[in-house]
Amino acid sequence: QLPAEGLRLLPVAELHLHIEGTLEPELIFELAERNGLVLPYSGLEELRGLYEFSDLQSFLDLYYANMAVLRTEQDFADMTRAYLARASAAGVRHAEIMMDPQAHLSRGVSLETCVNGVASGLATSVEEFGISTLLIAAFLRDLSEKSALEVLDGLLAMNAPIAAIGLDSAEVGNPPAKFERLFTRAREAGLRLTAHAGEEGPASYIIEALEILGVERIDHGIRCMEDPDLVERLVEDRIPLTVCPLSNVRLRAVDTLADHPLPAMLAAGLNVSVNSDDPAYFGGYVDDNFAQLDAAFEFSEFDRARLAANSIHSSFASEDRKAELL
Ligand code: ES4
Ligand code: ZN
Repeated sequence: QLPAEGLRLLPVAELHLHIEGTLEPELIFELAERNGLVLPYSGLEELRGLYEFSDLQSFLDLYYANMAVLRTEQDFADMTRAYLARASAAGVRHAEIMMDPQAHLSRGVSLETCVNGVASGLATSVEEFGISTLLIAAFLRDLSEKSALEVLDGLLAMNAPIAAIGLDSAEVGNPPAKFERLFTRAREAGLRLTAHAGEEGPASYIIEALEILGVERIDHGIRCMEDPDLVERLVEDRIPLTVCPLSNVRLRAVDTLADHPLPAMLAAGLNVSVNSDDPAYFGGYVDDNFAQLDAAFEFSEFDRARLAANSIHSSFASEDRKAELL
């Protein structure tokens, strides 16, 4: 996929990106072949035809199924480098990359293979792609707290190069409070904290993530708009919301991009940024998100600059790196 043309690309930080969601159909077939796996699709066209989702779960089913092609460290590294190359063309200069270790462990791929594979793909990101990076281990909220605690312990034991933990997968019915002990343990280990909340789930999940998990950032958070008191608090505390417009359209959280709350969120003074989430599945990378937002809303230069600056201020990068990026 080529970068969107015609727009001046502001340097941005991408804060909400699942590395497994960057696996493009072509790479899925390439890795399947390399690993001697037979895919349940006749070819690219059949696979591409499945990228029509009715909700979060219908996407997650395909996302987890396609990961089966990731077997070796090299596979994880190749996927990661493909993302960096494309993100660089999109204007991304800093990326905070989530990965889902439990989704690999459950298929018999070790923590070492998936973590070291992604980390080796990131190793030359500054020199080769002009992108500083950090890694976020995300935990699957539809699995048990016990599983999450075991995996966090494994990551800490191997001294995994992670800067933060996140919480993702099927939101409704899996409230943040289920993972209170996980987030306490991660905080005690010196990790930064973020969680998906208010994507499909209610505004109350955003409050829980802030109050019970103590997260610094909210991934998505669009449903905060249903609770004016919460909006006021998020504005007051400058809580970053890593919004993913094309994702929200593809997963039917909003009807069309024109119905997306991002302009209202900006107008309310919320600290919002634009992110691609799972770009191989949702129709594009950060530049595509900006291009389609521009087409739908005719954002001003000021709005675009605000969104870019928010992404940098909201990152977990060092203050020195933020100053370089601004
Ligand atoms: C995800 Cl869009 C989204 N929401 C929740 N969990 C996820 N994992 C990967 N993409
Ligand atoms: Zn996400």
